[in-house]
Amino acid sequence: MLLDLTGKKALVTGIANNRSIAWGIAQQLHAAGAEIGVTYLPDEAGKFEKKVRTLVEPLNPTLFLPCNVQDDAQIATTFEEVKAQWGNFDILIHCLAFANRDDLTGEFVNTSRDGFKMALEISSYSLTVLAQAARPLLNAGGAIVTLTYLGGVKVIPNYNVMGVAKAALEMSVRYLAAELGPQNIRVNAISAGPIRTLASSAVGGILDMIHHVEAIAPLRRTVTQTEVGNAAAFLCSDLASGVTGQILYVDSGYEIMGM
Ligand code: NAD
Ligand code: 0WE
Repeated sequence: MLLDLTGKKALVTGIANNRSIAWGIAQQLHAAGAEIGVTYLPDEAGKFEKKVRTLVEPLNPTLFLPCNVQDDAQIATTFEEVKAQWGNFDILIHCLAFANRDDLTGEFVNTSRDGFKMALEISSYSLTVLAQAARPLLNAGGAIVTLTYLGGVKVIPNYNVMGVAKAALEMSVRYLAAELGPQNIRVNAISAGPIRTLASSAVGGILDMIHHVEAIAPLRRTVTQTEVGNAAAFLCSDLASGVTGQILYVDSGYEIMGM
């Protein structure tokens, strides 16, 4: 059997620009034959929308919808549109995270109540609320994939409240996999190694972290958005029909190293 997503419809969240991991995923799902729908985070000026619209044009998306995961009304409208235009669908890609910048430096012990709520709402709860809304529309054999990071399992300096959010996200994957499994919907996460993106480049010291991975990881290099996209295509395909509730490390093997 070859990797084939022909006839499958995939809704991809989290594309901000051409460096986004979600963009790497959307391209590889499209290359495998999937029909693509895109949601983006709307902003007042509409600059973001225009940028993402131009970027994704080559994939001929059949859906292009604003969806801020902090807004229940936008989530409801998104899935009403999905229902109206697609009916059912097969693949949901959750590829978004956010924490206040102040909470990604200094000591975790100083995390504010609002900062904690914000990080966990956007980065963790959003998977559950999107799965909740998608569930009635997802075909049997469907798949949900989210993106996580080693900082949800081990202490990574400055990742702080995002680490706690990723731990919650990874456990959400297991509960969702257990509950959606009987409907033959699989839920998995990819734990990607550090990649330079909009979100990661805003973080101090990301280049040093990338150089550390290049020195230590078995493959002696970091991973690309395309490699994460290929792993996502596999997890969404029938080749992974027996795989659910898992965290798949796409990190050049960094995670296995103890010393
Ligand atoms: P990115 O900045 O390209 O993507 C983050 C996305 O989150 C953006 O598209 C942004 O619009 C979206 N977003 C933020 N708040 C939102 C909201 N309220 N509603 C809807 N969307 C919102 O950066 P990225 O690195 O591609 O991040 C994508 C995912 O990959 C995140 O979950 C991140 O934690 C994860 N990840 C990144 C790395 C890395 O090193 N870059 C490594 C492992 C995991
Ligand atoms: O999940 C992420 C990035 C998450 C992220 C990044 C930002 C920067 C800009 C969430 N929210 C914000 N908010 C902002 O205002 N990664 C896995 C990339 C990343 O982020 C780190 C890392 C790595 C790797 C933060 C500290 C240490 C390492």
